Amino acid sequence: MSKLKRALITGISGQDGSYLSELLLGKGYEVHGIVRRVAMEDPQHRLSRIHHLKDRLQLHAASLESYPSLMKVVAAVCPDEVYHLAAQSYVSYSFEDEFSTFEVNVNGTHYLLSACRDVVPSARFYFAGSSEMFGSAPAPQNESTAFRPRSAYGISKVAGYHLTRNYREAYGLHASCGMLYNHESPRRGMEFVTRKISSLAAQIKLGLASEIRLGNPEARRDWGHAREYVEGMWRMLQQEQPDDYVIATGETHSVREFLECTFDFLGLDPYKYLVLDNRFVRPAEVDVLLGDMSKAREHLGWTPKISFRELAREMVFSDLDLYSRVAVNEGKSAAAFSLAPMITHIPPAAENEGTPAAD
Ligand code: NDP
Ligand code: GDR
Repeated sequence: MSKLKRALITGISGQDGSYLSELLLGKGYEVHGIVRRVAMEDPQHRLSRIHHLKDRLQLHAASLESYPSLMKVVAAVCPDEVYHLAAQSYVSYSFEDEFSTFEVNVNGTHYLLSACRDVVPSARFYFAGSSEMFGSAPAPQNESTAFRPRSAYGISKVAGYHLTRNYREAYGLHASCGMLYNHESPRRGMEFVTRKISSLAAQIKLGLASEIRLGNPEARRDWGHAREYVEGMWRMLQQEQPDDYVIATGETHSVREFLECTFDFLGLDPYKYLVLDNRFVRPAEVDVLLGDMSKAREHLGWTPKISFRELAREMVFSDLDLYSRVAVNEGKSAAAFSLAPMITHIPPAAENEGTPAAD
């Protein structure tokens, strides 16, 4: 009988980590995850996305800032496949704290690659690269497009990509980099624009919020569904040879389109509630991202099936359900809606006061 495959996932508590865990468990893998020690101490909040899987996962506390702690977990688990998803993943925040973004995203990746080389050199390694590596490069972008990142986050992912490639070429690791475009779901963090929009649309519908503040509504992204994108990660590690792949839908839509589509599902006019707020505008924006995923289609047999509208629909109705339940349980108190995703990391300045949006 063939032995169970063993996977180790960093960032298992995040959006992608939760979907990837479900995928791998469904394929019969033994799934291990690295989480921060604080998450072990507060699982109800910090591990909520994988709560439903808790009895089927084996979690290990380690720090991405510490090579020895990562090395110990890698040695204890002895994984066949390593999915390195953990990162400071919020682009906006990387403008505020470039240093911690590099510490986690660059050094953390380096430590993990190094531990794999030292302890399990035959394990297959996935690095979560990003379309942000392409930044201002002309669309559509593919694996041959030159990187032009526009944020510390994007630069950190370019560095992770080169580290991954170098470990493949120098030490023979089966190490691949997925250059994934934005992928969303009802599990998306509240700070990202799609979830911010879907959750505020739901709250406005229920009378729990009265406005939505956005930065640049004209930014265009190639948005897919996270559940489908983790399948692309897995397929990369099933290839005989390691390689790098773009995973995208091949369609681009503006933030404004996502807003209109989402509000429309609830019968709302978004322009009655939209306030443009400079606090959410980035010092350097990536205007258009559009991926050409021909290589993934041809080599991995991967294609996305969930459309932009279906994604928006699933997110907004999931949030409507969530906030309806919160309202019933907590009696519409302001505290009940502390989830409201008005997060900004840029201190408000006088000239940044919100202005009503034009139609
Ligand atoms: P999330 O933000 O949902 O999850 C990030 C994960 O990384 C969380 O589990 C988080 O743990 C963990 N993490 C963050 N900082 C640290 C740290 N210092 N030490 C240990 N763990 C840490 O991201 P996604 O699931 O959306 O994305 C997964 C990966 O894919 C990331 O690397 C992201 O940059 C990349 N990516 C994502 C895309 C997307 O559209 N979703 C597109 C392209 C790339 P905790 O919960 O404790 O904070
Ligand atoms: P992104 O996602 O930066 O592409 O990174 P995000 O949803 O944060 O922004 C997408 C676009 O929307 C514009 N925008 C706003 N964004 C936020 N968060 N809040 C706002 O109020 C707002 N208004 C307009 C942004 O300027 C941007 O153009 C995501 C992350 O998952 C990364 O980890 C990943 O690598 C990339 O996707 C691909």
